[in-house]
Amino acid sequence: MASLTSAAVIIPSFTGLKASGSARATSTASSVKSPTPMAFSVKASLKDVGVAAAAVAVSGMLASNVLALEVLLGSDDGSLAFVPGSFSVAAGETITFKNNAGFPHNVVFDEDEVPAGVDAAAISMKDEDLLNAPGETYSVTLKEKGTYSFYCAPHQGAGMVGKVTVN
Ligand SMILES: [Cu+2]
Repeated sequence: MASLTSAAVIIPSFTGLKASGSARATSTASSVKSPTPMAFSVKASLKDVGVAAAAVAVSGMLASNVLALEVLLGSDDGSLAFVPGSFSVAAGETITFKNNAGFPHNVVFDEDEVPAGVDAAAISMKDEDLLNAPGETYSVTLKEKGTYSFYCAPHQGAGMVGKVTVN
């Protein structure tokens, strides 16, 4: 796209060369000279635009990284909790649950507290499946908007429950 634009900018300088008649050789020389630095300055500014576009692309990547939400299983002080315990995501956003402390943990969505039509089992780990190792993860993508409650089967009684709102 940048190359298309620079080609379009360069064409007028060639047109300027063609238009210059031999009768006005002196003024032609000056008119040829002036478009050239302009072309350079336009190129330079296009380069800046390219840099700006790259910066936008990078910030877009950063934004998409933010869209992949990470929830810690077990807080840094060792409490049996999801951190954060209550949060919102966009529909289709990936939530990654990551073993942090106090494992084994797992992630089970409550079949009575998910939006209508959502199969809780399909988005949950099995009750008996556990994340045992440090840093082990379970990722899930929720597509239906609404509120979902989930818990860690081994620690539900200890209050390791969470809630996510999909917008
Ligand atoms: Cu747990």
